[in-house]
Amino acid sequence: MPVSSPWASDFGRDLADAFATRPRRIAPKYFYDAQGSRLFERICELPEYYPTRVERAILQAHAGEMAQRIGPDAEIVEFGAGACEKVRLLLDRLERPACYRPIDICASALDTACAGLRRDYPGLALAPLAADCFGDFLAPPAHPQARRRVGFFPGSTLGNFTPDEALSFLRRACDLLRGGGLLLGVDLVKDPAVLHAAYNDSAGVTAAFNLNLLARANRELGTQFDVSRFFHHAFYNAPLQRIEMHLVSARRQRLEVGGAVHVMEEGETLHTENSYKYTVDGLRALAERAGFTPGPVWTDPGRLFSVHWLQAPGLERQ
Ligand code: AVI
Repeated sequence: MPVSSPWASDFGRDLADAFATRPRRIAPKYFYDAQGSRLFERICELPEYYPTRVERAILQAHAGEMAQRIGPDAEIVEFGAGACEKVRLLLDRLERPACYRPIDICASALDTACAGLRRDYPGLALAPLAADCFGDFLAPPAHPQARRRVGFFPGSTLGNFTPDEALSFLRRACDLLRGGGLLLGVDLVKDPAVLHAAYNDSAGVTAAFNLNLLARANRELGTQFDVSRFFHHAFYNAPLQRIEMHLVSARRQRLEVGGAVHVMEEGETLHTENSYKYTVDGLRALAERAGFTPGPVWTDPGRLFSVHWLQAPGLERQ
């Protein structure tokens, strides 16, 4: 395959692999092209999608205590920063933040977010990085004025990793954040009806977000998926403590993907996302295995969502 072919891209290779293997599945990071990022921003405003609203309320209520934990002159590294909205609640309370380093796979989302931050926080050093912070990205050296590096990972994106991936991400984060810590937002196990509603919203935005994966393939890879021949399916898998999202084939269809022809029977699926839910104790145990010392946990009165302070070991243990 010529290197210039779109099928030589990560998305092209992974989509071709997804259709060639069973079960068919692809990483949720491919949701986030410009259109997918816009749809995700709309999901965050849906009445049924409580995580964003509840986490924001927790941050609002406890930002002062969180800022104290973080301390003065910190470099804040945000993993999967997107619109960089929630960090403002921290920035407003932090003492002399040395630098804000948002990392996100979507360069256009970062550009827009940083333009707004430059306007609203004119004295703040910004060091955006367009990279897959869950892959093998090269961590840049800390800002010269930073006393410590603190990670910010809100939104329960950790839940989109398998438990093994979550553990290895936390291990790498623990290493990167030595001498500092991680402020981590994680969605909690709860009544499955609440979870079901959050991933099957009545306005159909989550369905559009899921289906955009196929539309993106049509735009970027030249596939000819007929999006109307698929539907969105999301359900809570209680034994595995996760929401699963799938694209279901509405009928038997022949699909050309990466030069190969595949048949998808009616009802067969492409598994597009897992969203794991944690208990507070389960998350703390995972963080400990990764090398962190779990600290305070902030939750909402309904215990829908949690924000954890995880202390990374000191530099002396490097
Ligand atoms: C980004 N991530 C934490 C969201 C979630 O809830 O797992 C993505 C999402 N998928 C459907 N709705 C939102």
